[in-house]
Amino acid sequence: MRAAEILKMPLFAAELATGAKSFCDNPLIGSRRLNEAGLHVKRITLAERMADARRRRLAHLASAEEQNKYAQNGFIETQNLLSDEDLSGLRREVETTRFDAWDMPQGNAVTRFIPLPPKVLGKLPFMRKVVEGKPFQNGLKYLASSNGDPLVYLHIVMTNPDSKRRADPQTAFHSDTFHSTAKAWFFLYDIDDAEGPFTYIPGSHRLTKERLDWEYEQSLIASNHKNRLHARGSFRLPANELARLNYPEPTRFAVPGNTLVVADTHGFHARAKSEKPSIRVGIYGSLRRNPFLPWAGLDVFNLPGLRGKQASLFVAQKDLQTRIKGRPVSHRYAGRILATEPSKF
Ligand SMILES: O=C(O)CCC(=O)C(=O)O
Repeated sequence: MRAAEILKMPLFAAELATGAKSFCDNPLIGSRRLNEAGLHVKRITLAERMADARRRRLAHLASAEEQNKYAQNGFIETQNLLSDEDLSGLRREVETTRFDAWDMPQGNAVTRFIPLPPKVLGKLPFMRKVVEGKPFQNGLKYLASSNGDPLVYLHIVMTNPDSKRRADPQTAFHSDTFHSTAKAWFFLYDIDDAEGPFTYIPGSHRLTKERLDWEYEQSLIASNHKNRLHARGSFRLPANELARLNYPEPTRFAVPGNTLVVADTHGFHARAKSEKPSIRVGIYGSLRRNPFLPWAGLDVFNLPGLRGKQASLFVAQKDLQTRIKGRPVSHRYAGRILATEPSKF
């Protein structure tokens, strides 16, 4: 172990009580000896128990039917969310507004993130209605088991399977992290099955004996895993291991426009491989907090002045990193553009 790592040991130890997940960056989380003694399995089991307890306190945010759907599948799908008038108003806003946008190229896909802080939503009443509406907000909160303020973007996924670039890493089944965490997509337009729909393995948000055995095995090897994202704690599930975990066929969300999908992305999910160039337009939310908090509320991002601004703060931090490093980091400023303008990256 290097001297710098020894000095940082108190920090690494404190991280065990947080959502820190990287097996290659934290030598305690990645320690084979500690994981043989059950560290990872204990963290993941305790995180599930705490999330269940917080979620019970947030039961008022979901109907009995939604709670059952979540418990069974790990996601809630709502078709025909908006009236025809609200849907066409929203599409008009998206198609005619110029937004500050950040592009994240990953293999042969570019994901465009457009933050939607109060300043932007103030001019877009139809979009604001979706973002502030109960199905979007409450779905994220119930699934994430947190009454926190979600990160919200207008989210454009542009794929080009014909390009010479490597595969998009989101197309491998993965669990975002070791505990419940929620993502939502409100799809504005129909999604064709050949255009890389969001895909989810129903029931994979829960710990089973098979899943815990698999997690234990991964925890012993993850710190040196050749897949960097796996080593950082976002475990990849090879297709040939689905049967071993007793998982059913994945659900592909090739859905009509006007559909909201909220998913617990601790469960295994992927962006299906796109068979043709495609553009997917969605309003996206994400909510993740420290899995070991006993309470569901008390989120600093709910404070006046901060509410709704996490996405803007996130991209500002990416811009700062780009300036400090002198080279672009993951998210690159794409200019003030129309949402579906081709990416220059
Ligand atoms: O865009 C998608 O369909 C899925 C993206 C994904 O896998 C993720 O956000 O973790």
